Amino acid sequence: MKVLITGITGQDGAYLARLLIEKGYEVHGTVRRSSSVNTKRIDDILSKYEREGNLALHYSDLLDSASISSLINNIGPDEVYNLAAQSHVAVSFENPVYTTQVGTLGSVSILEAIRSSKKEMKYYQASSSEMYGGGSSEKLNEESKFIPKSPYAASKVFAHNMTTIYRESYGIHAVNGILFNHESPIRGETFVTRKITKAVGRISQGIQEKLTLGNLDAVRDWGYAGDFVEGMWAMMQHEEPSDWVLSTGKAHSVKDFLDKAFNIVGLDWSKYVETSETYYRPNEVDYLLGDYSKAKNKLGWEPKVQIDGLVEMMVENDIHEAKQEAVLLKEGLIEPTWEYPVIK
Ligand code: NAP
Ligand code: F7E
Repeated sequence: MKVLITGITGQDGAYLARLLIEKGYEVHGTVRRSSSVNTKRIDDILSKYEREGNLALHYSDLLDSASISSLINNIGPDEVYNLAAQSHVAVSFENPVYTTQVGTLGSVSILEAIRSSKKEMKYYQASSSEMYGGGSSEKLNEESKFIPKSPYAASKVFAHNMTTIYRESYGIHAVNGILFNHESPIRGETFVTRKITKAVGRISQGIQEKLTLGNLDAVRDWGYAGDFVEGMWAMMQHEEPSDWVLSTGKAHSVKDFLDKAFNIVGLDWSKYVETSETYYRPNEVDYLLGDYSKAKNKLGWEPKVQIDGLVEMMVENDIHEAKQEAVLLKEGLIEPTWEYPVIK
């Protein structure tokens, strides 16, 4: 079985590639050319599996529809997972056109390439809980209404709808995974969970003094990326292509996350955390809580890692990284940065 993963260099791409290699797939992934190499999350599996022919990377960008269709024709994958996106909600307000282009044109380019291919291929669209807009504390499921509140969320609604349209119009096995927030030790460092655990690691090692955040009252349903990629694969194997919610069914605020993370190193977060308008969004999604009953009943999927295990795993990793950074600082090999990361 061959698979093509767009966005293999991202958090989910890295977890999914590992899972599918373990399952015996020949994994192909797309990478964007950049001035510095950005395959950090998959370097270990690359060095192990590229030579054996189980993992191959190809330059592509979702905005380059020609590269997408030639990859699909040349590789002939059995399954395509479209994980690539400008996935940062706050950044989507600053780069709305680009975020929309990637989120919308990318999915249609892939769906069109699949439609015109002679080979049957399954398609996975990375839909998001952001599409709901989070205006109330109700548990959201596959039937809940989408009220997008950001360019990111609106682009995801478009791709979600196109996936359904291609499923219904052409009988393509096209699946929407509506995933609630999922995190890990390789989560991007500008998402709130990782920004917090990175700060906890660095503060505990004396190389960071404070942490500046935005809305501390926002509530999310945070799960573990390793569990969620198993759910993605399970959806694709189900005989009927459909929409599926993956979540943990538990809601926590940013403050709760701070409490849990700082408690691990015995510190009181309120002594270190400041808030700044910089990190507030023009339109906020206040509350997101998911109901994963359909995935549980029909796929047998359940999250194994709960919030405490997740926070612990992330903090442990970031203490380890901070210790390595502290050694380099002591040896004068890098310059101190008192707050991290410095960019939104
Ligand atoms: P991520 O870490 O931000 O990774 C995004 C990936 O997309 C990276 O590989 C990135 O490449 C690639 N990419 C960005 N723009 C691209 C373009 N124009 N052409 C080709 N590739 C491009 O995101 P993630 O957390 O793994 O999430 C995976 C997918 O699930 C995304 O579509 C995201 O919107 C969606 N999602 C995520 C969550 C979550 O909580 N993590 C929840 C629901 C849905 P570079 O490495 O070069 O930047
Ligand atoms: O924000 C608040 C912020 O950026 C979570 C993406 O993977 O999940 C992710 O989107 C909450 C928001 O994730 C800071 O205002 C406070 O209410 O970690 P986040 P997100 O926006 O929920 C969904 C499901 C996706 O699909 C997306 O791709 O935390 N918050 N202070 C902050 N957020 C950030 N980033 N930085 C802060 O300083």
